[in-house]
Amino acid sequence: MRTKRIGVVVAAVAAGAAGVVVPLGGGASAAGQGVVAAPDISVQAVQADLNQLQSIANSNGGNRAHGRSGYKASIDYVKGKLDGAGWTTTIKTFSSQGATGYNLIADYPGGDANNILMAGGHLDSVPAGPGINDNGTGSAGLIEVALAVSQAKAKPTKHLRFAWWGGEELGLVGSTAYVNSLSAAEKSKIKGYLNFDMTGSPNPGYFVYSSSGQPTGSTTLQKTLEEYFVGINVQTETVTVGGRSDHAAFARAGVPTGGLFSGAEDRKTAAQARKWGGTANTAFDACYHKSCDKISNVNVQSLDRHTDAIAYAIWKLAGIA
Ligand code: DPN
Ligand code: ZN
Repeated sequence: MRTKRIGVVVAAVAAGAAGVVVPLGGGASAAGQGVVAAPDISVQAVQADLNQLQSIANSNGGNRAHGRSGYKASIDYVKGKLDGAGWTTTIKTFSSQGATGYNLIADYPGGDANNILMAGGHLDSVPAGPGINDNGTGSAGLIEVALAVSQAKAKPTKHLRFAWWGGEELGLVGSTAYVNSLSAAEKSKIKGYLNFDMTGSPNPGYFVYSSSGQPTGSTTLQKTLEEYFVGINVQTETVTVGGRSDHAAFARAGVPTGGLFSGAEDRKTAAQARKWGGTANTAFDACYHKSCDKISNVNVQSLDRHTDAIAYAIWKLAGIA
């Protein structure tokens, strides 16, 4: 969704800070106390999902937008990957601008039903293009993290629920419809919502949603995401996303929120280029909401790091031992 420009605040996340939890690669044993052994998610698997979303757009008029055939095909693709992989999926419909919209909700069986951790991102593109960075990247990362949870036969303490939202580009329509469909009791069981909208920007930044920049911004969620990047020696900045993505629907319902973002139409500053590489005075994503937001519009290193950060946060926050 495009509205106000975002405000970027520099956070002092010192690399190598004391007491930091260091992420381990797949197969490493969690010998040390407090060490979380989240797996290393294969970026090739995430890229394979993006290739599928690109080919869905190619065979459906070049986009995956609300009300268009490419959107429903995207939902069916994600559902197909999770069904039979240990997740319970439900398609929830809503109506907007005279067309049916679809959210995909996926529950991982088990965990405390009164203590739910949610993670999500929007699956719809704008009509102008295939929406591979916005938001194939967050969507594909969530698919592969969900599959990693079931492959690990994880037994999280919390109940895990992932969501792929429709109608975000029309104004957070799908996520808002979902939140509004919940009773007060159901809303209060959701103890946190993590949002992943744009994680592979071609000139990437590493932004963590600011806990103070959102009515229900959570310091726990912010710090957990930051911890991952400290562990890989990548500096982050906090960002105030405001009402520009689906976490806002959860914030309005009082649910603690957090998330990651690699940047959209704003330009990378010289200082940001020094710390992250890339090109100063150029947009983080020059193809934002354009027809060129296709496979070639993804920075694979950013996609890889952000996806591993999702896994790290899910493992740690859901209590996967
Ligand atoms: N909400 C994004 C879009 O779908 O257009 C853009 C965005 C994502 C902006 C995250 C800020 C933060
Ligand atoms: Zn988006």
